[in-house]
Amino acid sequence: MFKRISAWVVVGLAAMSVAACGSGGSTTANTGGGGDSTITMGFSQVGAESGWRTANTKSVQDAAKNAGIELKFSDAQQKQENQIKAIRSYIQQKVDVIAFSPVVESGWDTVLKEAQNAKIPVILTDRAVDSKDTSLYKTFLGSDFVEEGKKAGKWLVEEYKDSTDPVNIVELQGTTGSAPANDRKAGFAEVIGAESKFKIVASQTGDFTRAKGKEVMEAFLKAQPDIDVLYAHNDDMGLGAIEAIEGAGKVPGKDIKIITVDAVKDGMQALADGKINYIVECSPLLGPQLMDLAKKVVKGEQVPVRVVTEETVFTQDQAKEVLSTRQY
Ligand code: GYE
Repeated sequence: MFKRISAWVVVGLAAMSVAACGSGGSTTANTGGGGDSTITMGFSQVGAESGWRTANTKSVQDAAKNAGIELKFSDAQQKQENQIKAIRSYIQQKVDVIAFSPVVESGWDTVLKEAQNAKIPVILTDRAVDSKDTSLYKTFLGSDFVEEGKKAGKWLVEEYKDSTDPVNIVELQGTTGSAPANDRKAGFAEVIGAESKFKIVASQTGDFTRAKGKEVMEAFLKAQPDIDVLYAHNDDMGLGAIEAIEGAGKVPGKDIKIITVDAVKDGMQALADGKINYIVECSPLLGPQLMDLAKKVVKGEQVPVRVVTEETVFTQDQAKEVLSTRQY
């Protein structure tokens, strides 16, 4: 596990992080004790919508414990307003650093400005925001979702390279407005767009959940007589869709080929069982890197503005090999 975690690809080193702001919050740490006080982190999580999210939450909580960081944790139940409330409450509590995984990309400037005015450094983890003012956060730690979408598209292009027939694709998108939904869609579309035989015949959100993935796939199956491929933005929606496909008397992985993103254990099991055809990995184990970055920004040290996690892809054979050692 640590091998992967430590393998960072660091982008944007040239961009300067504003060191002075990073140190302001630490002097107001309310943990007392004199000398080096414990760092307090306020963390606003998206929710508990998927296996990925559960693993991410555990990674953050375990890493905080190991790093000796006091973690104030809140679950926003996939609602931006809850995240904004949580961030405001962390500002009031004068935490040393705020980290959050923004459920959607837009609408954060006001609250981020409030944190900046209070001299509390902010770290984005997992998902990005679209704020033009990048001084509102110190760094963004997470995956390259466009690249993930491209990897999914490349597999499809390769899989159908010998065929000239049309390939009808349905797409289950993640949470509307979220960075992974926007970017996984864009990366995939860019790659398959180069060949006119690929047609996305239906594309709808499944909110990154199993239940919604099943529901939307049922509707797709009713509306679309001829589906060749399902591209689901995460494993959970793909797993829900598998139930719908089986319910319709079709064989997932054969009648309908399935590509998903994440590589959580249940997804990898379905891949090894032949029900999914390809998974693009997205690592949720961001906790240790997050704590390292938090210590640095609280001290006012310079950090890269972008830290991209390293990830791979899995075929059915590869899933069989690694399944027993998969941790999440
Ligand atoms: O792929 C999905 C989760 O933001 C990368 O959120 C994360 C995504 C992940 O619900 O399963």
